[in-house]
Amino acid sequence: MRIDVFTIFPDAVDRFVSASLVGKARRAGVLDIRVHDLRAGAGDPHRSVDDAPFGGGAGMVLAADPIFRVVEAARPPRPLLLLGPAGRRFDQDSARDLARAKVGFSLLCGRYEGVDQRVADHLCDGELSIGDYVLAGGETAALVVIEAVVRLVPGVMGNEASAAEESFAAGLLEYPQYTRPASYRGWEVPEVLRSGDHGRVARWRLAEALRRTLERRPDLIRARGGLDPQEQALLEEFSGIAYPQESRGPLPSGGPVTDAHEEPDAS
Ligand code: JCQ
Repeated sequence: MRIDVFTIFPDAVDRFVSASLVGKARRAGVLDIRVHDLRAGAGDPHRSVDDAPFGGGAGMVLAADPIFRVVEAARPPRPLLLLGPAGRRFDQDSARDLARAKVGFSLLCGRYEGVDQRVADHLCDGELSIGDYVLAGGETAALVVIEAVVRLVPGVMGNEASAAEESFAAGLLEYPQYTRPASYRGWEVPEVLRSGDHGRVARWRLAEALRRTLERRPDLIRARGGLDPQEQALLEEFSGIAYPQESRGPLPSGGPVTDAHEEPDAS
């Protein structure tokens, strides 16, 4: 898979990519990551890539021409996605979609107070946001996207077993993990994990994943259509939690209906 990144900080992006799990996949030949310096497209001796905004206002805007030049010379894999707070929200589903794209994809890191709109309109295929906050630049967002996607690509180290486990508990938070020692400062590892009963361990883990998700991310429980009867029984077996039965459908009690993560009602 090929991933092209366009940035004014190519060295920083390249260094992080090389040092991470992504770098391993790259050296193994599974990944072809190409980082391009937008300054290579500048036309003046000072290699400027930004200019004052038409209409006035503070700050500088990344100009169209250096970006068009560098992108067109690279002929990058598409989609080419602009990273910025105005983009479509990047999530695990987006990561899966990009991981399936066999040719790969490309990321353009926005900067300063913005990017000339003609870049989004006539060069990019879409816009991506990693969350509702403003960064100084899209570089860290690009690293987030790359890492989330690359770990799903077949052949990237360690992703075979984990991928199977993820589908097992799809849409749930992780169950708690422990390692040695069994007793640490008086805090004990749950007995079930040392019982050797693999069936009971598996049921406990699913129950814990359900319990934590109900408590912390009720929106995720709703998104997967609530709990089926088997899951409700599991929850009661291990945590003694009675799953709330409500007329409006599967929602946990306790947490507010409008959670911080909740989508607004489509009414
Ligand atoms: C990415 N969530 C936030 C900042 C403008 C495209 O133009 C801009 C890009 C940035 C950098 O990216 C972010 C971001 N996902 O701030 C301003």
